[in-house]
Amino acid sequence: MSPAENKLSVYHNINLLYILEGSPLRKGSTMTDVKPLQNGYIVVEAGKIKEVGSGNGYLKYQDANFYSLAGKTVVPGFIDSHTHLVFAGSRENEMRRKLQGESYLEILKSGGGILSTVRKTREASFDTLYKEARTTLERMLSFGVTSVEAKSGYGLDLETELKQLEVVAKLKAEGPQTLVSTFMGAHALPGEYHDNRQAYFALLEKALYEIKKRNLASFVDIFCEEGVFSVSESREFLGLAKELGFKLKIHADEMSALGGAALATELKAVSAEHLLASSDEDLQKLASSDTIAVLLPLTSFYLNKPFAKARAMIDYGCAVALASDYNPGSSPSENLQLAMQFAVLKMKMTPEEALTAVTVNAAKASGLEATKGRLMPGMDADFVVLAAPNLDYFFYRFGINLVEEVYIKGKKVK
Ligand code: IZC
Ligand code: ZN
Repeated sequence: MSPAENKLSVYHNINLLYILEGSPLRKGSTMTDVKPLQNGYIVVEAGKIKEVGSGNGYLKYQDANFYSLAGKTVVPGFIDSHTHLVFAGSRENEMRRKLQGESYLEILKSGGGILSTVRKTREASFDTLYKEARTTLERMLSFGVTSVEAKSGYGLDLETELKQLEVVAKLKAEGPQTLVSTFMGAHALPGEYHDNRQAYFALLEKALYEIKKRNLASFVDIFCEEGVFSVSESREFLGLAKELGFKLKIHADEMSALGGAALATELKAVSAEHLLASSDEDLQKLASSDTIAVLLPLTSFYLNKPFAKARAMIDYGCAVALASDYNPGSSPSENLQLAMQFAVLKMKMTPEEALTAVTVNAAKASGLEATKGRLMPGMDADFVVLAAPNLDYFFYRFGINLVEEVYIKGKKVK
C-alpha cells in the first residue's frame, strides 16, 4: 500500500450529508425520520467510516487528504435489493405482444417469458453470462448502486442454476460492488416437468443441499403466483430452505392476491417482494412483522399495472425497500434512481422515505445491515455524491442520472 493510500481521506464542505444513523430496520413513520447534517464531513480510514460530523471538526486530521464537496448532497451508496442479474438474451419481441393485450402470465403459459430466457441461459457459456452481468453491474454503478442482490432462476436445472450462481460468485470476488446471492430455482416450472411438479421439487431440494454445501447463496426465493407456484408449495419448499439455514424471500402477490405476503410473515421471511395485489389485511400482517416489503415500481410501470400501495403500507407500519427488479421481461432497466422517483411521484412516498428504502431498509433486506446502508463510524465507506443541491431536487429532476461520484469502501469508482 502506498503512503497516500494509508492516509485518512476527509470529504468536507458537504452541503447536505445524509448519514441515516440509527436503527438498521425502519418501519412506518421512522422511515421519514431522516435529517441531513449541514456543512458535513466524512473521514475515511482503510475503507471504513471513521467519523462523520458537521462544521470543521475534521481539521484535527492534519495529515489527511482533503476533498471539498461544496454544494453537493451526499447519501449512502444505493443498494438494489431485488435483481435478476445473470441471464442471456433479451425479450423485446414480447413487448409488442404485451402492447397488443397479451398478459405477462399468458406469455409465460405459451412457453415465452421466463421460459424463453431459460432456453437462452442454458445455452450460454459461463463467459457470455459473466460479460453480460459485468456490463449490467457497470451500468448500475453509474447510477450509484454499490450493492446488488442477484437471483438465479433462469436455469431451472441443477447445472445452469449453479452456473448462474458461480457467475455471481466471480463478480462478487472481483468487486467493486458487494453482491448477495439468492437461489431462485423456483422461478417457473420448466416445460419438461409440466406434468410432474413433484419431481421438480425433488430436483430443487437436491439443489438446496448442493448450494448450501458450496456456500453459493445466502437467500432462497420462490415465485408464489397463480399458475406458477402455490402458497402450499411455497410453504413446504421455503420451510426446507429455512431448516437448511437459508434466509427467505418471496415473490409475493405480484399479479394476484394469493397470500404470499401472509406466508412471508408466517415463515419470518426477510422480505416479501412486489405486493401489487396484496389485501389490506395481509399488508397489516406485514406491518406487525419485521418482514420487509420490497417494492418494484419499474415493474408496475413496464407492465402497465397499478403501483404498490406504498403509502398505505408505511402508514400501517411496514418497513419498505425499493429495488429495480432488473430482468429481461418485466423490468429491463438498471435505473434505480427512476424507481425512487416513481416512488415519490406515483406512490406518495416522501423523498426521505424513498432514500431510506434504497439504503437502510435495502441493506436489511439484503442481509448487509452490519456494514452497508448507513454512514456511521465502523461501516463501509460506500457513498454517492449527487449532482443535486438538496434531496427534493433529486426527485424533481427525474429520468436522468443525478449521480456524479461513487465511492465504495473509500475508493472512488466513478
Ligand atoms: O424474467 O420475467 N416476475 N419473474 C417474476 C420475473 C418477473 C422475471 C422475468
Ligand atoms: Zn423479481
